[in-house]
Amino acid sequence: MIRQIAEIIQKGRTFLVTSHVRLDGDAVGSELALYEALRGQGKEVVVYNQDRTPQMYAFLPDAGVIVNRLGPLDGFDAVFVLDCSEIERMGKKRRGSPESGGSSTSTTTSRTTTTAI
Ligand SMILES: [Mn+2]
Repeated sequence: MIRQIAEIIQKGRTFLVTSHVRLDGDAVGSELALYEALRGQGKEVVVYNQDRTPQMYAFLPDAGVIVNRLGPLDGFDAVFVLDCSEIERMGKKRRGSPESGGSSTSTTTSRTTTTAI
């Protein structure tokens, strides 16, 4: 699994990083750590959360990059869903949700690979 993830990162250029609704410290912290690691490898990274970042985590480095609006998912090479053991906790962008606008973070397509960690 680790080898596959490393290969996805190596081959990909643009990544989406997200987590669960009702954000907590491990969600925001792990997102920003992965953001920094991917950026360090020259990757393009969008960190998206359905919910706004709680003020208590605003001090975290790069917390300002987190967005709460997201367009189509087709442009990402891979999606990382961190700290989220149940798909229902992903919020409105999860598979089958009418609010997802036809996109899904849970489907592997020719361009987008989702890895839940
Ligand atoms: Mn959590």
